Amino acid sequence: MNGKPLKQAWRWYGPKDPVSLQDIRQAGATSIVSALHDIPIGDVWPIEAIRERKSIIEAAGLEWGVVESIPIHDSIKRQDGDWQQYVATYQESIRNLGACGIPVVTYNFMPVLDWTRTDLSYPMSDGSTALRFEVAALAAFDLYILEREAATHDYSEATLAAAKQWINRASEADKDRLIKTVVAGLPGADDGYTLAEFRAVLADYAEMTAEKLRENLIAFQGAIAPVAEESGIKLAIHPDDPPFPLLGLPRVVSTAQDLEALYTATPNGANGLCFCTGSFGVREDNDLAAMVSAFGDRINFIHLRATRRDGHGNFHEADHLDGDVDMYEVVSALLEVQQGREEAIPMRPDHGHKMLDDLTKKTYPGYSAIGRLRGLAELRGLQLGILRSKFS
Ligand code: DNO
Repeated sequence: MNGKPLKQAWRWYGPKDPVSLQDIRQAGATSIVSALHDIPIGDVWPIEAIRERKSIIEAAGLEWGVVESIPIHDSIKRQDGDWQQYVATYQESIRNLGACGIPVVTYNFMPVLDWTRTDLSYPMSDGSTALRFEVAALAAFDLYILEREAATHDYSEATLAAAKQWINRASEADKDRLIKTVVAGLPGADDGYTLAEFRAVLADYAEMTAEKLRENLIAFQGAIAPVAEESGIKLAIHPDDPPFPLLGLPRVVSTAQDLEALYTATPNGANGLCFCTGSFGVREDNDLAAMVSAFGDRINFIHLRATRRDGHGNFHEADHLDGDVDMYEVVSALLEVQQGREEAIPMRPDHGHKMLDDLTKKTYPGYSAIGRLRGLAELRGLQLGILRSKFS
């Protein structure tokens, strides 16, 4: 008998996504990862809207397997203003999703910004393009565009010099592009900001420490995990991307120690993890296969993607099997976890290069059709090989 495979899923941004449900079926995925992006952050997701999205997905012969994401209002992250009210609406959305039979809900707890890159079309030698994070560009943004007061203390001498060089060489168009890339919001991220709004929201976090943010996250998880459990929902917190503090904002879901603190505080079985290899994998000190083994019973959703570090703090998104992440080891460890589960754990190919026809199309950065199709196909083959050789 063959071993049990992971479930092949695919992120779909809804009816406006240029990649259609039919395209997704042709890519070989069977399960959809989606969210109601039009609902303002902090509002309840109504049952009717959830049902409508579900029926569109099912009419295409697919299932809605994962919500990614219900964004968390910044008041909850800071525990100020109407935060308790926002926790109550979050609980309500979870109940509604449970009533509609959606099994997994993803979220993240990064203050202000969701995932961050500085370049959305970094050229690869084969002519495809990738997403990249360059420390000097981020520091240039922080020091010379945002002009954040404390910024000079946050970077090494070498980065300060590189940032100066970056800004001196940059054209107005380069600067505009950088602003847009950092603050205007990447897809699936919370709404974007203008520069002025961004400064204001950063100021609201001026007193925030990692300890306080962790406490606030623990309070939030303590409030939603029991509701999720009652509603038949598994939660999946997404790690910080990239997994270190940015622009003076702390981040507390970056390492195994971070995860340990969360699961010790809220052991409830619904309090789970989205294991994102692309996010955790940016840190050399994260041993991904060991993390899978340590937190296996928490893994409710998986993002598979590989980044390539350049040794200077920068990284780009490599082909799925070709980055610093040892995908063979990680997928082997994930399949080990899967063998002990009844239900298939959903995994999706996270991001992909723009390649072939993607290059002439407008797609969400990272969410091209063909680049992800390549990723999924490679991962599917890897999974088959591992299942046959190790688990049959
Ligand atoms: C980026 C995504 C993230 C993720 C959220 C989860 O491509 O992985 O935007 O959806 O952080 O809340």
